[in-house]
Amino acid sequence: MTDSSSATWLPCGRHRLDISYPRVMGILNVTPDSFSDGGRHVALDDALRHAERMLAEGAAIIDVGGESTRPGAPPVSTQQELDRVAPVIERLVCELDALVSVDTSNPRVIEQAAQLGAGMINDVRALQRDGALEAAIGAGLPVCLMHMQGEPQDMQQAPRYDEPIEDAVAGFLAARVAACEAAGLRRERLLLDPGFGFGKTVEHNLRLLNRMDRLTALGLPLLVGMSRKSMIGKVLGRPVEERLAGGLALAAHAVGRGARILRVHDVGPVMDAVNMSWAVLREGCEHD
Ligand code: 9MG
Repeated sequence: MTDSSSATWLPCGRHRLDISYPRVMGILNVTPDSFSDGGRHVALDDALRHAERMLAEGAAIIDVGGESTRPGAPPVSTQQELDRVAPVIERLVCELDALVSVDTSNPRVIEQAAQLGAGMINDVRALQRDGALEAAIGAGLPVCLMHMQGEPQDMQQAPRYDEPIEDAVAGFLAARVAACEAAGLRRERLLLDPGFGFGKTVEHNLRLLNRMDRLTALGLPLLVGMSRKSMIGKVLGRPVEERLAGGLALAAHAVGRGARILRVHDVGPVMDAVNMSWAVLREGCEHD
């Protein structure tokens, strides 16, 4: 896909991830209530088989989450979250040698996941919970800082912003990067995510996607997640099980706007969309 001389490596524990070209992160929700695949991967063996398939289809990372962040989702206890994610992370690392990202905001889950061999932290609350920043520093892993307005329980109740959405998101992420650096978390370890669907209307999401240059200007790799989200449902009038084509269009668009990691459910088809979009971009670069 690229020649190794132009590689940009992100150190992720036992793994190194080349993000000089767009990579796909497969979603493995181990919650009984996740919005689009809830309940299907709760059983450990099922979860492992699903992850194995996503890796075979080209996923570079498996994102394991034990607390649903869908709109309206209730919080879970630390023990519940650990009981859900720890055995899955352990087996993904030991049996599949997978690069695992842990989708959590909980400092104890961050610590335990790192001990079990996870290689990345994906925090939709951008390390704002008490102790999360310290836990991430201790883990020594890259962290994805995401923008969210509100909390999952209420974030979609008439979200509004007093400034253009891209300024609000860029301002928040820049402040979180500064807070992380001030606490001792190295900038090279950070990724940024606009948080599509997290306290945003469909108009906010579409504008944010068009204005991703505001976020790439912050100089850190961008991760995006739009897979099967309601922005697709609202634009196309599709239920969650019919959002693949819309998601592929968004994935291709996000690559064109600078995204380097795409968090998705449908790894195989998204790989094709991403690779096609990247081929077009690279051809364009040759003529610059
Ligand atoms: C956990 N989760 C659900 N949606 C997400 C998104 O868009 N980005 C990230 N980083 N995590 C997400």
